[in-house]
Amino acid sequence: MRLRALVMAVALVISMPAVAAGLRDLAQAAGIRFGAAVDVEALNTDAAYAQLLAREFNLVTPENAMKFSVVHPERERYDFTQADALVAFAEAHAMQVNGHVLVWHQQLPDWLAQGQFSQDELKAILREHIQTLVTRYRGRVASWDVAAEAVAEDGQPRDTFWSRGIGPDYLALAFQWAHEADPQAHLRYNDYGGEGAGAKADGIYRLVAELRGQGVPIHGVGMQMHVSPDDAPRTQDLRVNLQRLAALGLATHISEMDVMLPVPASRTNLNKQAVLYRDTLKLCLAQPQCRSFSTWGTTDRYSWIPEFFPGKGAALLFGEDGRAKPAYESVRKVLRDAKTGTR
Ligand code: 9MR
Repeated sequence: MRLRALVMAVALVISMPAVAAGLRDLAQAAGIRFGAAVDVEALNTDAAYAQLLAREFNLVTPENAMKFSVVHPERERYDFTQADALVAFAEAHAMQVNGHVLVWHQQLPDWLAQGQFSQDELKAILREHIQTLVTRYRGRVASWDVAAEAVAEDGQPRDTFWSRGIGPDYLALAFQWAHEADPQAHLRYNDYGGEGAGAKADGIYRLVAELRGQGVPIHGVGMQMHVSPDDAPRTQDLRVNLQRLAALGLATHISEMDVMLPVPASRTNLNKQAVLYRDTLKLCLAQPQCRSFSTWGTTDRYSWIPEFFPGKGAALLFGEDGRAKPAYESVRKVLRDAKTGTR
Protein backbone atom coordinates (compact mmCIF):
# COMPACT_ATOMS: atom_id res chain seq x y z
CA MET A 1 0.00 0.00 0.00
CA ARG A 2 2.75 2.43 0.99
CA LEU A 3 4.72 1.50 -2.10
CA ARG A 4 1.70 2.10 -4.27
CA ALA A 5 1.21 5.54 -2.71
CA LEU A 6 4.84 6.36 -3.38
CA VAL A 7 4.63 5.25 -7.00
CA MET A 8 1.51 7.34 -7.49
CA ALA A 9 3.14 10.36 -5.90
CA VAL A 10 6.18 10.05 -8.16
CA ALA A 11 3.95 9.66 -11.22
CA LEU A 12 2.05 12.77 -10.22
CA VAL A 13 5.18 14.86 -9.81
CA ILE A 14 6.52 13.68 -13.18
CA SER A 15 3.27 14.52 -14.94
CA MET A 16 3.06 18.04 -13.41
CA PRO A 17 4.14 20.85 -15.71
CA ALA A 18 7.40 22.40 -14.51
CA VAL A 19 6.78 25.59 -12.56
CA ALA A 20 7.90 28.38 -14.86
CA ALA A 21 10.88 30.31 -13.58
CA GLY A 22 10.27 33.99 -12.94
CA LEU A 23 12.06 36.66 -14.93
CA ARG A 24 14.47 37.07 -12.03
CA ASP A 25 15.83 33.55 -12.43
CA LEU A 26 16.21 33.90 -16.17
CA ALA A 27 17.86 37.28 -15.67
CA GLN A 28 20.27 35.87 -13.15
CA ALA A 29 21.26 33.14 -15.57
CA ALA A 30 21.80 35.83 -18.21
CA GLY A 31 24.01 37.86 -15.85
CA ILE A 32 21.76 40.86 -15.29
CA ARG A 33 19.50 42.15 -12.52
CA PHE A 34 15.81 42.52 -13.31
CA GLY A 35 14.10 45.20 -11.29
CA ALA A 36 10.97 47.18 -10.53
CA ALA A 37 9.98 50.33 -8.70
CA VAL A 38 7.90 49.46 -5.66
CA ASP A 39 4.86 51.17 -4.23
CA VAL A 40 5.32 50.31 -0.56
CA GLU A 41 1.67 50.90 0.29
CA ALA A 42 0.66 48.32 -2.30
CA LEU A 43 3.33 46.00 -0.97
CA ASN A 44 1.86 46.25 2.52
CA THR A 45 -1.76 45.81 1.54
CA ASP A 46 -1.96 43.71 -1.62
CA ALA A 47 -0.75 40.14 -1.22
CA ALA A 48 -0.87 39.43 -4.95
CA TYR A 49 1.35 42.45 -5.59
CA ALA A 50 3.93 41.21 -3.09
CA GLN A 51 3.83 37.71 -4.56
CA LEU A 52 4.33 38.88 -8.09
CA LEU A 53 7.20 41.12 -7.04
CA ALA A 54 8.99 38.31 -5.23
CA ARG A 55 8.48 35.90 -8.11
CA GLU A 56 9.61 38.07 -11.02
CA PHE A 57 12.17 40.59 -9.75
CA ASN A 58 15.49 40.57 -7.91
CA LEU A 59 16.12 44.31 -7.74
CA VAL A 60 13.79 46.85 -6.17
CA THR A 61 13.75 50.65 -6.19
CA PRO A 62 11.42 52.47 -3.80
CA GLU A 63 9.14 54.49 -6.07
CA ASN A 64 8.65 57.17 -3.42
CA ALA A 65 9.58 55.75 0.01
CA MET A 66 13.10 57.18 0.17
CA LYS A 67 12.35 60.56 -1.35
CA PHE A 68 13.15 63.62 0.73
CA SER A 69 9.57 64.61 1.62
CA VAL A 70 8.66 61.06 2.66
CA VAL A 71 11.74 60.08 4.59
CA HIS A 72 12.68 63.47 6.07
CA PRO A 73 9.37 65.31 6.58
CA GLU A 74 10.63 67.74 9.22
CA ARG A 75 14.04 69.18 9.77
CA GLU A 76 14.71 67.16 12.91
CA ARG A 77 12.59 64.13 12.04
CA TYR A 78 13.12 61.20 9.70
CA ASP A 79 10.44 58.62 8.95
CA PHE A 80 11.86 55.30 7.79
CA THR A 81 8.66 53.28 8.13
CA GLN A 82 8.16 52.62 4.42
CA ALA A 83 11.83 52.45 3.53
CA ASP A 84 12.52 49.91 6.27
CA ALA A 85 9.56 47.78 5.15
CA LEU A 86 10.89 47.66 1.61
CA VAL A 87 14.45 46.82 2.62
CA ALA A 88 13.18 44.05 4.92
CA PHE A 89 11.04 42.62 2.12
CA ALA A 90 13.98 42.69 -0.26
CA GLU A 91 16.20 40.89 2.22
CA ALA A 92 13.58 38.25 2.87
CA HIS A 93 13.40 37.57 -0.86
CA ALA A 94 17.08 37.85 -1.78
CA MET A 95 16.58 41.02 -3.80
CA GLN A 96 18.97 43.91 -4.21
CA VAL A 97 17.82 47.41 -3.30
CA ASN A 98 18.56 50.52 -5.32
CA GLY A 99 18.08 53.59 -3.10
CA HIS A 100 16.21 56.43 -4.80
CA VAL A 101 16.93 59.37 -4.67
CA LEU A 102 19.30 61.55 -2.64
CA VAL A 103 19.47 64.78 -4.64
CA TRP A 104 16.44 65.67 -6.72
CA HIS A 105 14.55 68.91 -7.20
CA GLN A 106 11.11 67.30 -6.76
CA GLN A 107 9.29 65.96 -3.72
CA LEU A 108 11.08 68.26 -1.29
CA PRO A 109 9.35 68.87 2.04
CA ASP A 110 7.96 72.34 2.74
CA TRP A 111 10.35 73.01 5.61
CA LEU A 112 13.14 72.76 3.06
CA ALA A 113 11.64 74.18 -0.12
CA GLN A 114 10.10 77.15 1.66
CA GLY A 115 12.81 77.71 4.26
CA GLN A 116 15.44 80.43 4.13
CA PHE A 117 18.87 78.87 4.29
CA SER A 118 22.37 80.14 3.63
CA GLN A 119 24.66 78.21 1.30
CA ASP A 120 26.50 76.68 4.25
CA GLU A 121 23.27 75.68 5.95
CA LEU A 122 21.98 73.99 2.80
CA LYS A 123 25.24 72.10 2.39
CA ALA A 124 24.99 70.93 5.99
CA ILE A 125 21.37 69.87 5.50
CA LEU A 126 22.11 67.90 2.34
CA ARG A 127 25.18 66.30 3.82
CA GLU A 128 23.32 65.20 6.93
CA HIS A 129 20.41 63.91 4.84
CA ILE A 130 22.64 61.87 2.55
CA GLN A 131 24.81 60.50 5.31
CA THR A 132 21.84 59.58 7.49
CA LEU A 133 20.20 57.54 4.74
CA VAL A 134 23.30 55.94 3.31
CA THR A 135 24.70 55.05 6.74
CA ARG A 136 21.41 53.58 7.91
CA TYR A 137 21.31 51.19 4.97
CA ARG A 138 25.03 50.57 4.60
CA GLY A 139 25.56 47.02 3.37
CA ARG A 140 21.80 46.60 2.76
CA VAL A 141 21.19 49.02 -0.09
CA ALA A 142 23.60 48.00 -2.84
CA SER A 143 23.26 51.06 -5.05
CA TRP A 144 21.98 54.62 -4.82
CA ASP A 145 20.56 57.04 -7.31
CA VAL A 146 22.63 59.80 -5.77
CA ALA A 147 21.33 62.41 -8.16
CA ALA A 148 18.55 62.54 -10.72
CA GLU A 149 17.46 64.85 -13.49
CA ALA A 150 20.15 67.49 -13.03
CA VAL A 151 20.41 68.17 -16.77
CA ALA A 152 17.92 70.37 -18.62
CA GLU A 153 16.35 69.58 -22.00
CA ASP A 154 18.97 71.71 -23.79
CA GLY A 155 21.81 69.78 -22.19
CA GLN A 156 22.81 72.57 -19.80
CA PRO A 157 22.90 72.05 -16.03
CA ARG A 158 19.34 72.29 -14.73
CA ASP A 159 18.65 75.34 -12.60
CA THR A 160 17.21 73.86 -9.39
CA PHE A 161 16.72 74.42 -5.71
CA TRP A 162 20.03 72.64 -5.09
CA SER A 163 22.11 74.27 -7.83
CA ARG A 164 20.92 77.73 -6.80
CA GLY A 165 21.32 77.10 -3.10
CA ILE A 166 24.66 75.30 -3.05
CA GLY A 167 26.29 76.14 -6.37
CA PRO A 168 27.50 74.01 -9.28
CA ASP A 169 29.57 71.64 -7.16
CA TYR A 170 26.50 70.25 -5.34
CA LEU A 171 26.58 67.06 -7.41
CA ALA A 172 30.26 66.32 -6.77
CA LEU A 173 29.67 66.92 -3.06
CA ALA A 174 26.64 64.63 -2.97
CA PHE A 175 28.54 61.72 -4.54
CA GLN A 176 31.44 62.33 -2.21
CA TRP A 177 29.21 62.34 0.89
CA ALA A 178 27.41 59.18 -0.20
CA HIS A 179 30.71 57.44 -0.85
CA GLU A 180 32.03 58.38 2.57
CA ALA A 181 28.94 56.91 4.21
CA ASP A 182 29.16 53.61 2.30
CA PRO A 183 32.37 53.08 0.33
CA GLN A 184 31.00 49.80 -1.12
CA ALA A 185 27.80 51.23 -2.56
CA HIS A 186 27.40 51.58 -6.32
CA LEU A 187 26.60 55.26 -6.96
CA ARG A 188 24.51 56.27 -9.95
CA TYR A 189 23.37 59.34 -11.82
CA ASN A 190 19.84 58.83 -13.19
CA ASP A 191 17.99 60.82 -15.88
CA TYR A 192 15.23 60.70 -18.50
CA GLY A 193 15.00 61.89 -22.06
CA GLY A 194 18.70 61.46 -22.76
CA GLU A 195 18.63 57.83 -23.82
CA GLY A 196 19.10 58.35 -27.52
CA ALA A 197 20.78 61.11 -29.50
CA GLY A 198 20.50 64.84 -28.91
CA ALA A 199 21.38 67.79 -26.73
CA LYS A 200 20.19 66.24 -23.48
CA ALA A 201 22.02 62.95 -24.04
CA ASP A 202 25.17 64.97 -24.80
CA GLY A 203 24.65 67.08 -21.68
CA ILE A 204 24.33 63.98 -19.49
CA TYR A 205 27.44 62.53 -21.08
CA ARG A 206 29.40 65.76 -20.49
CA LEU A 207 28.26 65.93 -16.88
CA VAL A 208 29.23 62.38 -15.93
CA ALA A 209 32.48 62.60 -17.92
CA GLU A 210 33.37 65.73 -16.00
CA LEU A 211 32.56 64.11 -12.67
CA ARG A 212 34.67 61.08 -13.60
CA GLY A 213 37.48 63.37 -14.71
CA GLN A 214 37.43 65.11 -11.33
CA GLY A 215 37.75 61.77 -9.56
CA VAL A 216 34.22 62.00 -8.12
CA PRO A 217 33.00 58.57 -6.95
CA ILE A 218 30.31 57.98 -9.58
CA HIS A 219 30.00 54.40 -10.80
CA GLY A 220 26.96 54.15 -13.01
CA VAL A 221 24.36 55.95 -15.11
CA GLY A 222 20.66 55.11 -15.20
CA MET A 223 18.74 55.72 -18.40
CA GLN A 224 15.13 55.95 -17.28
CA MET A 225 13.33 55.10 -20.56
CA HIS A 226 9.90 56.57 -19.88
CA VAL A 227 8.77 56.31 -23.48
CA SER A 228 5.83 55.75 -25.81
CA PRO A 229 5.80 54.01 -29.21
CA ASP A 230 5.84 57.43 -30.92
CA ASP A 231 8.77 58.97 -29.12
CA ALA A 232 11.11 56.15 -28.17
CA PRO A 233 14.79 56.68 -28.97
CA ARG A 234 16.16 54.81 -31.97
CA THR A 235 17.81 51.56 -30.95
CA GLN A 236 21.02 52.51 -32.72
CA ASP A 237 21.22 55.82 -30.83
CA LEU A 238 20.63 54.13 -27.49
CA ARG A 239 23.36 51.62 -28.32
CA VAL A 240 25.90 54.32 -29.14
CA ASN A 241 24.96 56.28 -26.05
CA LEU A 242 25.33 53.30 -23.71
CA GLN A 243 28.64 52.48 -25.35
CA ARG A 244 30.14 55.91 -24.87
CA LEU A 245 29.09 55.95 -21.22
CA ALA A 246 30.63 52.52 -20.71
CA ALA A 247 33.82 53.79 -22.34
CA LEU A 248 34.11 56.28 -19.46
CA GLY A 249 34.35 53.30 -17.12
CA LEU A 250 30.75 53.60 -15.96
CA ALA A 251 28.17 50.87 -15.56
CA THR A 252 24.87 51.56 -17.29
CA HIS A 253 21.33 50.70 -16.27
CA ILE A 254 17.92 50.85 -17.86
CA SER A 255 16.49 52.26 -14.69
CA GLU A 256 12.77 53.13 -14.97
CA MET A 257 11.38 51.75 -18.20
CA ASP A 258 7.71 52.00 -19.08
CA VAL A 259 5.95 52.41 -22.40
CA MET A 260 2.76 54.42 -22.11
CA LEU A 261 -0.11 53.75 -24.50
CA PRO A 262 -3.48 55.33 -25.16
CA VAL A 263 -6.02 53.36 -23.10
CA PRO A 264 -7.74 51.06 -23.57
CA ALA A 265 -4.66 49.70 -25.29
CA SER A 266 -5.08 48.23 -28.77
CA ARG A 267 -3.54 44.92 -29.74
CA THR A 268 -1.32 46.76 -32.22
CA ASN A 269 0.03 49.06 -29.54
CA LEU A 270 0.55 46.22 -27.08
CA ASN A 271 2.65 44.53 -29.73
CA LYS A 272 4.62 47.71 -30.44
CA GLN A 273 5.22 47.98 -26.71
CA ALA A 274 6.47 44.40 -26.60
CA VAL A 275 8.95 45.20 -29.37
CA LEU A 276 10.27 48.24 -27.53
CA TYR A 277 10.81 46.33 -24.32
CA ARG A 278 12.40 43.50 -26.24
CA ASP A 279 14.83 45.67 -28.19
CA THR A 280 15.86 47.70 -25.15
CA LEU A 281 16.54 44.64 -23.04
CA LYS A 282 18.44 42.97 -25.91
CA LEU A 283 20.63 46.00 -26.22
CA CYS A 284 21.37 46.04 -22.52
CA LEU A 285 22.22 42.33 -22.56
CA ALA A 286 24.56 42.87 -25.49
CA GLN A 287 26.68 45.32 -23.48
CA PRO A 288 28.74 43.94 -20.62
CA GLN A 289 28.55 47.25 -18.73
CA CYS A 290 24.75 47.28 -18.74
CA ARG A 291 24.07 45.74 -15.37
CA SER A 292 20.37 46.03 -14.70
CA PHE A 293 17.02 46.52 -16.34
CA SER A 294 14.16 47.93 -14.26
CA THR A 295 10.58 48.82 -15.02
CA TRP A 296 8.86 51.69 -13.20
CA GLY A 297 6.30 49.52 -11.44
CA THR A 298 4.97 46.00 -11.80
CA THR A 299 1.29 45.95 -12.78
CA ASP A 300 -0.58 48.65 -14.68
CA ARG A 301 -2.83 49.05 -11.67
CA TYR A 302 -0.22 50.96 -9.65
CA SER A 303 1.58 52.76 -12.48
CA TRP A 304 2.19 56.53 -12.17
CA ILE A 305 1.21 57.12 -15.82
CA PRO A 306 -2.61 57.45 -15.69
CA GLU A 307 -2.39 60.13 -13.01
CA PHE A 308 0.26 62.18 -14.81
CA PHE A 309 -0.91 61.55 -18.39
CA PRO A 310 -4.71 61.30 -18.45
CA GLY A 311 -5.90 58.95 -21.18
CA LYS A 312 -2.59 57.06 -21.16
CA GLY A 313 -1.54 53.96 -19.27
CA ALA A 314 -1.02 50.23 -19.80
CA ALA A 315 2.71 50.94 -19.65
CA LEU A 316 4.11 47.92 -17.81
CA LEU A 317 4.66 44.19 -18.25
CA PHE A 318 1.60 43.09 -16.28
CA GLY A 319 -2.00 44.21 -16.71
CA GLU A 320 -4.23 45.69 -14.02
CA ASP A 321 -5.23 42.16 -13.04
CA GLY A 322 -1.61 41.05 -12.74
CA ARG A 323 -1.69 38.97 -15.92
CA ALA A 324 1.35 38.89 -18.16
CA LYS A 325 1.06 41.08 -21.28
CA PRO A 326 2.74 40.56 -24.68
CA ALA A 327 5.61 42.71 -23.37
CA TYR A 328 6.18 40.22 -20.59
CA GLU A 329 6.37 37.36 -23.04
CA SER A 330 8.82 39.23 -25.25
CA VAL A 331 11.08 40.08 -22.32
CA ARG A 332 10.90 36.53 -21.11
CA LYS A 333 11.95 35.21 -24.47
CA VAL A 334 14.94 37.56 -24.68
CA LEU A 335 16.12 36.45 -21.25
CA ARG A 336 15.60 32.78 -22.07
CA ASP A 337 17.56 33.10 -25.28
CA ALA A 338 20.39 35.08 -23.69
CA LYS A 339 23.69 33.30 -23.70
CA THR A 340 24.81 32.47 -20.22
CA GLY A 341 28.28 32.88 -18.86
CA THR A 342 29.21 35.64 -21.28
CA ARG A 343 28.90 38.55 -18.88
O1 9MR B 1 6.36 57.33 -9.86
C1 9MR B 1 6.59 58.45 -9.04
C2 9MR B 1 5.28 59.10 -8.66
O2 9MR B 1 4.53 58.23 -7.83
C3 9MR B 1 5.53 60.42 -7.97
O3 9MR B 1 4.30 61.06 -7.70
C4 9MR B 1 6.42 61.27 -8.85
C5 9MR B 1 6.70 62.61 -8.19
O4 9MR B 1 7.26 63.48 -9.10
O5 9MR B 1 7.64 60.61 -9.09
C6 9MR B 1 7.48 59.43 -9.80
O6 9MR B 1 8.74 58.81 -10.03
C7 9MR B 1 9.69 59.52 -10.82
C8 9MR B 1 11.06 59.14 -10.33
O7 9MR B 1 11.17 59.35 -8.94
C9 9MR B 1 12.15 59.91 -11.05
N1 9MR B 1 12.03 59.70 -12.48
C10 9MR B 1 10.71 59.94 -13.04
C11 9MR B 1 9.66 59.13 -12.30
C12 9MR B 1 8.30 59.30 -12.93
O8 9MR B 1 7.89 60.62 -12.83
